[in-house]
Amino acid sequence: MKSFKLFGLSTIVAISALTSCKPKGTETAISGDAAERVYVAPGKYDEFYNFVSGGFNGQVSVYGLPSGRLLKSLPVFSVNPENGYGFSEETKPMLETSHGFIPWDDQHHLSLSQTNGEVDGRWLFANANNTPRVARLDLKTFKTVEILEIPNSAGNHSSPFLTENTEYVVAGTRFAVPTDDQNGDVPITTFKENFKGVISFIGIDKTSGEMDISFQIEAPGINFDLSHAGKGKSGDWFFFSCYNSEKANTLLEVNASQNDKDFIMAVNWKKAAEMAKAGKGRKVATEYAHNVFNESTHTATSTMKKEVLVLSVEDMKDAMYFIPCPKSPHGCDVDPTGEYIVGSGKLAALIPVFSFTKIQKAIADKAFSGEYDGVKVIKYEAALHGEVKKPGLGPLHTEFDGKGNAITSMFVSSELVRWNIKDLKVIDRVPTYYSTGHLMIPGGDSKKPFGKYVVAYNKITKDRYLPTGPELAQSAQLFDITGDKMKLLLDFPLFGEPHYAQALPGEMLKNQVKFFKIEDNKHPYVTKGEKESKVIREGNKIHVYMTSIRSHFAPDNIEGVKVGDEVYFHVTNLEQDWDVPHGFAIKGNQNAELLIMPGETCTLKWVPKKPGMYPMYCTDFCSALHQEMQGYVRVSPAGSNTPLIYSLNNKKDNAQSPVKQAVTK
Ligand code: K7E
Ligand code: CUA
Repeated sequence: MKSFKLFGLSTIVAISALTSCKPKGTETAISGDAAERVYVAPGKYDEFYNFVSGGFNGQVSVYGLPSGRLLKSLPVFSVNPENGYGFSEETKPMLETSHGFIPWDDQHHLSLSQTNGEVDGRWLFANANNTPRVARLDLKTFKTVEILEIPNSAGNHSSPFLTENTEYVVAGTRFAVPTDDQNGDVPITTFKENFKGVISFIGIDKTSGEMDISFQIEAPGINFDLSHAGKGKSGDWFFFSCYNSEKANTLLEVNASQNDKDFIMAVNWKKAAEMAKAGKGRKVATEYAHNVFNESTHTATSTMKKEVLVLSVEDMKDAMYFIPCPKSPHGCDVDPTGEYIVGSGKLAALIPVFSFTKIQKAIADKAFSGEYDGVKVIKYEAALHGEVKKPGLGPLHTEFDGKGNAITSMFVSSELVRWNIKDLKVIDRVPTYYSTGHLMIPGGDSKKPFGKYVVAYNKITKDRYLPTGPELAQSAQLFDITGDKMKLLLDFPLFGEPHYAQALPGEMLKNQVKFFKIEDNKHPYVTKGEKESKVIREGNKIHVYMTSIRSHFAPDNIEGVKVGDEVYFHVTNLEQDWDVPHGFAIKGNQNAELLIMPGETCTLKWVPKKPGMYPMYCTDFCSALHQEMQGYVRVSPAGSNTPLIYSLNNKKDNAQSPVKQAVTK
């Protein structure tokens, strides 16, 4: 929500006038034992793993809590030269879309897979905001293993939120747009007739985790911001915050802030799924990419899908409702019991909390105030549990501590505010530095929050760090929430722009893959031992079947490559030990290095442009003789007669690796 930085002054003054609750008398200094509370001694582990969205860097970072140490950066939607993600032949298909290869996206929200509403440690889902996609990462390998494009959408913001047994992950479009089977080449001013807000329900295979769009719902043309599934009693429902009920197509800052209330949309997804099964809805022709990384071939494939099932407002007439919500709601959060749904109206001077029981009763009693584009609107009072009065300015997101309290982030007044879910009384507030967007309690959107800490992800850090140019690092702040007062423990800077985050106990990550078994490697260009290393020419394509083991490549001398050839180095890392990757790069390669995990095969494509001698080497310091892990490729002019030969250790009589003539096919 970078755009909040652009809050017009008039807006701020206007909402400031509505309430004036500057955090007073709150702790600004850290308490004496803070250093001890966050200190993780050398050799000790952090209690929680915190997965944080990277925003405009398109990646996910993993931090330890309470230390705030950066443990890893996981490439998801952006290419990553550090390990060749999106550059190696195997991973390029992961970033294919119906628009072609896309090396970047804007990553906002994360969801850890759940069983019975509790975090289960299997997968992490991530959304792409710009070119709508949802990714799945496997927590056994910490790798992105699947990316699914979302058709009929633009700006996949309300995503990737999960049902409590990970049956579905949802994707709600941020921008209303004409659907893919309509002509999108229409005047923008025809917004009201032509633009729709489509939400997608992506089915998740119970065992493999594979994603497939089960159905979409063509909702009215409003903008979906965020969502959360119900839990327990409300487990069949999904709740979406919506803005721009005005259907403005320009200067939304003003024109989409006219209505006193926008909506929370409540969708009974169980009913929707039944209708989709019963043959309701229409098949919409479209194109969307489904990219899957296969763990045994170590290779991704991209398939273009052609059709999706779309349910209409009419199909959904007894399964989809609007609930008025003041005023341009952002976060849409459901408490651990599933009874309370919190809408955070960015411009509202209060936080409305809706009751699931009352919503059900309102539907039964037909307590509707009218319709919006054919969708019944439940009366505000009939759905309302109550309002949190004067919580602070610019409420954005809410998480739950599992002890009957909610904590809401305040963007404008820069604070976290804790309030009781039942009586809606504010019980504590603490300043943040500054302008908090999302916040996160480990497990804080599940049935069973782990509690203990809350992390604020701040958009602005002016004066918190030494200057680093016009842009400063965005910042997380860790607070202890075990006592009556939230206590600031730590500031730590972050990569990219953080939005939502998730965390789980480190203990849940005990079944990690430590290396890939070489005998299980089904890569079509695998080389399972040095003896099998070889070079094959097919026309102008040269396939190098190469191995790496401490501390050499086989082969490490190749001659007879010609200008105009396309060389594919298929490097298999023969190591069978934890944490021994080898890297591979060659002078002039125009992509990135490979970083090959033990037992894995990765391919670097290299097209030399001029004759000469080209060194190649291992880029990852793998042993005392890592620096010696190097070799040469000789490149001759196009049309020359240099024979294609390869060797290790020069020796013709070396049975292990003689100088060999390449096979030409
Ligand atoms: Cu940053 Cu969740 Cu895109 Cu709020 S959203 S901050
Ligand atoms: Cu292998 Cu350095």
